[in-house]
Amino acid sequence: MTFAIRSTRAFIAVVTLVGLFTLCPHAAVAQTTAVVAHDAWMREPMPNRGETAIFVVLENTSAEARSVVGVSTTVAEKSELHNMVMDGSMMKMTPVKAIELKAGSKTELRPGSYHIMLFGLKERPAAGASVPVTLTLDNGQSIALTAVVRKVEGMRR
Ligand SMILES: [Cu+2]
Repeated sequence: MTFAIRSTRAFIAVVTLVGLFTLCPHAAVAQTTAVVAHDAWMREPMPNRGETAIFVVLENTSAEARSVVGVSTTVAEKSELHNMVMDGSMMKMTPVKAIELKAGSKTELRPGSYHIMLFGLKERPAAGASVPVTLTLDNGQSIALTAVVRKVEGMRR
């Protein structure tokens, strides 16, 4: 099932869909979107590097396309949405204005693809630490998630 937690470890994204939840089926529901975050993690920053990246699986459970248009976190001066693109024969990362979340499907932010880039780290969270991240969607909703820091050996940016 799509909500299966793939690990018993605690890198489960805790998601709050601000202003969305209502338990009353008769309530007028202005927002029909539901974007759920799974398995959010942050690459442990390398020594002497002021940047790192965050990855997460975003599931758009609604019948409407959505996109992520902003990101913020307390641990870095600046955070940006990025993608990896081919530049000649080189993979290069580039900022993007939005990451599209197609209706009824999962979008994976992962190494070599879309990611959240952090610049100017104010803290250096080590493996196992939790980092709060807030995503902003194009409809104005916010998604709060927790990225768990993982050490990745031998990985290049
Ligand atoms: Cu990047």
